[in-house]
Amino acid sequence: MLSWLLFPLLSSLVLDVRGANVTTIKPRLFIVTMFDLESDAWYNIPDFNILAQNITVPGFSPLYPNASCTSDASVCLLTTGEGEINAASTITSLLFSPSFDLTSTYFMISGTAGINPKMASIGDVTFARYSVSVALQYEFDTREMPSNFNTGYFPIGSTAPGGPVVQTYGTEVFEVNDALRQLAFSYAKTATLNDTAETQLARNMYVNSSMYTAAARQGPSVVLCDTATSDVWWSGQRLGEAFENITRVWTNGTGEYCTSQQEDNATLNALMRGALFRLVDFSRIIVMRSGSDFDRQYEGQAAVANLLGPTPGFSPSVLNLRLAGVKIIEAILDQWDSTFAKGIEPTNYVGDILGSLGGEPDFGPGSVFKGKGAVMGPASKRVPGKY
Ligand SMILES: *[C@@H]1O[C@H](CO)[C@@H](O)[C@H](O)[C@H]1NC(C)=O
Ligand SMILES: *[C@@H]1O[C@H](CO)[C@@H](O)[C@H](O)[C@H]1NC(C)=O
Ligand SMILES: *[C@@H]1O[C@H](CO)[C@@H](O)[C@H](O)[C@H]1NC(C)=O
Ligand SMILES: *[C@@H]1O[C@H](CO)[C@@H](O)[C@H](O)[C@H]1NC(C)=O
Ligand SMILES: *[C@@H]1O[C@H](CO)[C@@H](O)[C@H](O)[C@H]1NC(C)=O
Ligand SMILES: *[C@@H]1O[C@H](CO)[C@@H](O)[C@H](O)[C@H]1NC(C)=O
Ligand SMILES: *[C@@H]1O[C@H](CO)[C@@H](O)[C@H](O)[C@H]1NC(C)=O
Ligand SMILES: CC(=O)N[C@H]1CO[C@H](CO)[C@@H](O)[C@@H]1O
Repeated sequence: MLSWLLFPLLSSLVLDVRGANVTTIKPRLFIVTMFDLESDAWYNIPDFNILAQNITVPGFSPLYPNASCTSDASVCLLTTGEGEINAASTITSLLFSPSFDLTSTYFMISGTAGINPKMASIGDVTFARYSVSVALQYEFDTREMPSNFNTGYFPIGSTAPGGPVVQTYGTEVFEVNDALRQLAFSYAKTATLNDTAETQLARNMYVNSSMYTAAARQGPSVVLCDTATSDVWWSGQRLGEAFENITRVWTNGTGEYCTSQQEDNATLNALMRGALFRLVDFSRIIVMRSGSDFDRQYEGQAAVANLLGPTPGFSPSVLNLRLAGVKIIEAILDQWDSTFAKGIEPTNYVGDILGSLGGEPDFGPGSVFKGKGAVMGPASKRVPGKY
C-alpha cells in the first residue's frame, strides 16, 4: 500500500539535557496531533509503523512524552497535549531537541475541529491558509456589554466590536504557504473518505436548515478554508458569527473562518520563532483540520444541545485525517528528490502579522520590521542535532 523510501539514518551520537546519548534523525515529515484519539488514528496502519521508534523529548507533555517515528525515520509523529500552552511548549521543546534535525522537515497538523456549517460539514477535511487567534480580544459578558454591541468580544485597544487589529501582540494571524496547501489539497482529494449513517443523519439536520442550505455539504469532502484558535471551546450561532466577522476583518477580507480549535496559533508561533533561527522552514507547514462537530446549532436546536449532545462526526473525522493525510505523505516521500527536498516556493506572504520573517503581510497594519524581517542577532550556526 505505502511505498516508504529507505534512506540511511544520520547517526551522530549526542547527549541531551538528561545526559542521555541520543541519535539525531532528520524526518521528512512530522505529523502534529493534539491528543490520543487523534494520534491513535495513525497507529496500526499496514506497511507504516509509526511506533517503530519512540524518542522521549525533554519538555514534552507528561501525558505524551514521546515522539515516535517509522524505522527509517522518514515520518515522525508527536502529540502536543490540548490547548495553546501545551502546543507552544511541546513544539518549542521539539525545536531545541538534539534528537532532531528539522531544517528540511514538513509539518502536518492533523487534528479534529469544530466546523462552521456555512463553510463545510462534519467528516470534511480542511486545509487552512490563515490561522487566526479570534479570542485575542477584550471581552464583556454579554449581559454587561454596551447596548449597541452585537457581541461581547472587541479588539484590544479598540472601543467597539468588529474592528481591525489595533494593538498587536503578534500572534493574531499566521499565514502558511498557499502553494503547498494547494498541493496537499490535490493529494487529499484522491482519498476515499469515510462516512457513517449517524454522521449523515446529523449532517442532514443542517442541510435542511434554511440558513445553511447553500453551503452545507452532502458528504465528506476536502475543503480549503481557514481556522480559528482559542483556548475557550466556544459554541453557538452568535459567537460563530462574531468570529467569522473578526477573521474576515483581520485577514483583510480574504480569510473565511471554517474550523475552530485550541492549538494552531500556538504551534505556528513556536515554529515561526524556530524559523527565525533557521531551525525549521516556515514554508513547509500544512494545517489540516477535520470537522468532528458543528460549532453551532441548527435551526430550531438549542445551542446547549449542540455543544453537549452526541458527536457522531468524531469517528469519521479522525479516520479521514489519516485517509487524506496518507495521500499527502505518500506524495511527499515519493517526490522527495524531484520536488519536496528543495521546498515548494511560496507565492503568497508567509509568516505572522508583524512581518517577523521578512516580506510585507497581505493583512493587518503592515510589517513592523519594514519588510526586512526581525533582527534577532546572528541566525543559527548550530549544528543540527546539537545545542
Ligand atoms: C554515550 O556514548 C559514548 C560513545 O559511545 C560513551 O562513551 C558514553 O559512555 C555514553 N554515555 C552515556 C551516558 O551513555
Ligand atoms: C513505543 O511506544 C508505544 C506505546 O506508546 C508502544 O506500543 C510501542 O511498542 C513502543 N515502541 C517501541 C519500539 O518500543
Ligand atoms: C516512551 O517510550 C519509551 C521507550 O520506547 C517507552 O518505554 C515508554 O513506555 C513510552 N511512554 C509512553 C507514555 O508511551
Ligand atoms: C467508516 O468507518 C466505520 C468504522 O471505522 C466503518 O464501519 C464503515 O464501514 C466505514 N464507512 C465507509 C463508507 O467506509
Ligand atoms: C432533510 O431533507 C431531505 C430531503 O428533503 C429529507 O429526505 C430528510 O428526511 C430531511 N432530514 C431531516 C432530518 O429533516
Ligand atoms: C457580523 O457582521 C455583520 C455585518 O457587518 C453584522 O451585521 C453582524 O451583527 C455581526 N455579528 C456579530 C455577532 O458580531
Ligand atoms: C488591512 O485593513 C486595515 C483596515 O482594516 C488597513 O489599515 C490595512 O492597511 C490593511 N492591510 C493591507 C495589507 O491591506
Ligand atoms: C503562543 C501564542 O501565541 N498563543 C496565543 C494564541 O492566541 C491566544 C488568544 O486566542 C493568546 O492568548 C495566546 O497568547
